[in-house]
Amino acid sequence: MAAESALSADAVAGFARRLDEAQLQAREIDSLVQECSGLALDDAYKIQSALIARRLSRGETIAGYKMGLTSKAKMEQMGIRSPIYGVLTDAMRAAEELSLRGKIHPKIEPEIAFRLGRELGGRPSPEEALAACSGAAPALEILDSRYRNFKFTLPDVVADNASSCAFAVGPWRPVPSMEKLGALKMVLSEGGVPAQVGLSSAILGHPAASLAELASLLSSSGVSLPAGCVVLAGAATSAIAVKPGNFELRVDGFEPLNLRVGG
Ligand code: OOG
Ligand code: MG
Repeated sequence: MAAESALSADAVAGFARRLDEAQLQAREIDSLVQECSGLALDDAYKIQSALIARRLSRGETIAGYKMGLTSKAKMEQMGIRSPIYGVLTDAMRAAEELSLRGKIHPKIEPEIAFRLGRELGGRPSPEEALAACSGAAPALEILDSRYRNFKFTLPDVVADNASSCAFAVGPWRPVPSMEKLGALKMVLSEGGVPAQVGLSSAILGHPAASLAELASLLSSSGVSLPAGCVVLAGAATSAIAVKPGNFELRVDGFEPLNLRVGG
């Protein structure tokens, strides 16, 4: 699958435009790999960067990063066995309410978020990564693949910024110990009824391992995580379709996170 030849700058820009317009127009598109069967992972991350550059040129700012496909449940749900990352912008941040207007086929999933208290670069251990954090919080990620029927290959989903759409985080609290953070029960409820139940250990063995993995992946491109940025460590369970209603995430030791979803 990996291609020898890199994509031209024009091709990277063209694919980024296609994905960006699909999101802006809430329209599904065909998989890029269907057209470009040898799309390499490096080129897919280049498309992702070009896609983010388009959002930044419209005035959005980078809020942080997300890890994806870090749990077995997600890997099995999407049929891809390799963790990936994407970029979160301030425009994706949902406070208490989120509108489904302009979304294609959104899903919601339970996560743990970190806030960096200082810059984190290089290839840290999970303990070192956690020591760089100034807070942790329950988080809900809303995904919305730009691909038809939410179906994609690894390079496709990387190019599409890891299906990022929106995220809600909080309330923040001081970072729990490694031991506690690695064994938290996470319950996502819809309309007061539990819909997904998972454990923080499902996230790459430990959410801090996911944060450390993100730092390592970024360091290969010479990027470090800046102080203040938010990191979503990845979903602990598979994602569920999101419809208008009230969603709540309860994580042991944290205040619950509530999100009202409107049509
Ligand atoms: C890809 C993004 C996966 C996670 O937390 O595992 C992800 C997808 O499932 O569309 O965000
Ligand atoms: Mg996610």
